[in-house]
Amino acid sequence: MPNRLFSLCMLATAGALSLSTPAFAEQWNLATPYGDASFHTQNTKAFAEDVAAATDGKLTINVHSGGSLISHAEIKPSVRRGTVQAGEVFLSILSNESPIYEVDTLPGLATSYQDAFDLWQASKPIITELFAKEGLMPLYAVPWPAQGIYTDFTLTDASQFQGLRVRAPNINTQRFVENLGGIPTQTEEADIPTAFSTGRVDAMITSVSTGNSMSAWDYVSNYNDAKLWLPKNIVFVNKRAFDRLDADTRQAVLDAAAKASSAAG
Ligand code: PCA
Repeated sequence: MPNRLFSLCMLATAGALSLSTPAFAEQWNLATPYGDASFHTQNTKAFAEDVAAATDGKLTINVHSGGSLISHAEIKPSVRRGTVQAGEVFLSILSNESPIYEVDTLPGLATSYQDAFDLWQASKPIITELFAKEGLMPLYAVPWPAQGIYTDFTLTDASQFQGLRVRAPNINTQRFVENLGGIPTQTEEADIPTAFSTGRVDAMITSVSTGNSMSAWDYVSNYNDAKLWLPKNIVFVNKRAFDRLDADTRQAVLDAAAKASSAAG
């Protein structure tokens, strides 16, 4: 995308210019697909502010929101390559790499914040090990509120999914829709308004959090609080970039991450 390319060029230029800043001041870029209205992005920005405050500006993390720098699918490969130092993704979009990444989108398995937290504690060691093999380190994971179903009619029966075109954010949600006879469409959060206004979808599965930030009521009239699952976002860093920090700065990042992990939407 041309403006992404432009941003990456600006990043390269900024990197070159930063040679003139004191050697001890480190700048990281963190890419997220979610927009500024999302509580996840607000939490990630608060995390960055906490790190800057705790390190007295020794480490500055620039949060690039709304997929402005890197598209969702490219964020993890970009952090792995070190093009950016950190990233945030919807964990379950990684399910083509390993089924463990979609464990938090299994219907009915964890439908409260406490269950979602317990499930994260159980799956974290496996995910941390898989990330480590790619030179990545998870910093924190935060669940979205429970997923429900937005429609333009009152949803009372599963048979109403027959032929319904439903926006879905990951493979498991698509499977869920298909199993009910609906037609799933993979759509990024930022593309929800366009998907509705161009008539590509009739309904969507997401949380009230995304429903609110994407002005769902402009397109649909009903919300079924089905509490299907609480999927998570994961924030992670390139391990080499982390290891380059001094011990105090590393600790400041870990402390801020621990604080960020308790956010709720
Ligand atoms: N919002 C994001 C992921 C899950 C959620 O609640 C979305 O719908 O894309």
